[in-house]
Amino acid sequence: MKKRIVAGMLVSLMAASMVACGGASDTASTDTTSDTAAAETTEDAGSDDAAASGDLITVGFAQVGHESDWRTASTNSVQAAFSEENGYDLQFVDCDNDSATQIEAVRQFIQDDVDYIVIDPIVSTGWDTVLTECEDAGIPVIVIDRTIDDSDKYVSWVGSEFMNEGLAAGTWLKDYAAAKGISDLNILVIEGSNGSSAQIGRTDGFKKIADAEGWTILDSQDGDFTQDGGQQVMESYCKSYEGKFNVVVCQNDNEAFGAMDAMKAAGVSYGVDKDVILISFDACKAGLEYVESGDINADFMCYPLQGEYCADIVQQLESGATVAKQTFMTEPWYVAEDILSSITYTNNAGEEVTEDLVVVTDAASQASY
Ligand code: GYE
Repeated sequence: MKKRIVAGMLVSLMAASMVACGGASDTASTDTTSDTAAAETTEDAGSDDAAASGDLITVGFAQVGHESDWRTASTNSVQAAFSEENGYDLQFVDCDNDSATQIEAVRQFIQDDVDYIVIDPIVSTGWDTVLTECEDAGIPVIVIDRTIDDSDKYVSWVGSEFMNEGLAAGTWLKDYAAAKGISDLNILVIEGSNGSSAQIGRTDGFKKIADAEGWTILDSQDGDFTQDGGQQVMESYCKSYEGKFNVVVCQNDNEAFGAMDAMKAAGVSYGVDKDVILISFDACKAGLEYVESGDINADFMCYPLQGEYCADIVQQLESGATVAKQTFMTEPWYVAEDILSSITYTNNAGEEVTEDLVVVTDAASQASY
């Protein structure tokens, strides 16, 4: 038996990770999980027995894949938080963006009788059966990043409000176009992997503003959150919509990198005061460097360093505490130009919010993930 060294040893790094770029919203935790879930799962995790025998806590993590810079940062964050040094034995599965592989990975974790299962769901539906199996096996499930929308059989979720990211992007575009005197917006969207909650939220949030403003969304296609996907979709857009578009929205930075290559090859200029206004999401380091150079006009951060939050939830469950059902990351919005200081919009919770826009500096891009 390996020595179990967890209780009380894991120092939460939340505060540290929040400083640079993003972090958890202090007011974010909304409803809490039922006591039964917390109580049962803690007991089922066998923490007392395991602690007595000095075991590591076993955690199975079914990760989406390796499609983007965001994903690499997420994987590194979870692996660092659930290190052996911190008292964990992490089983990591890269599901290569395949839902069937992900469900299989979860079933394998059940077979292996891990103490906790962490899932970043590739798609938002199709989960109830396997989550019921986890529940029947007494294994608590923690969901990170993307949401599960057709089952509540998980203990806690940590991630971003993707709808707000889309609403913020749309609102920024409205105010930016007004400030620049651009009245006619013809938009092409390169979506993230279809069926993921990140794609659904960003698409719906942006579309809500587009519909209200009467903008033309010429096309909206799946670029699978990859650089290759973004490039391919943009190559086809450049042919089909030659001379007809002046805004490109990429639902993550890697798609934007591919889209920039495709536009360059087609002789379309993008960025500050160019043919095309380029909008992106994630705000990874390379993405923010492009904002700094004026190639991307605005980049809406999605904060991937959720490993410590997740480990913190495990620690709370180990100590028998009731955990928050939802924890939202707080995320800054980055822009290339100093012409708008903030945006105001009604968020997905129905609250009118005013949020600052951060002009990217070298320090900001280098501080990102
Ligand atoms: O935006 C993208 C990644 O689920 C929020 O997935 C995540 C998204 C992120 O591939 O880069």
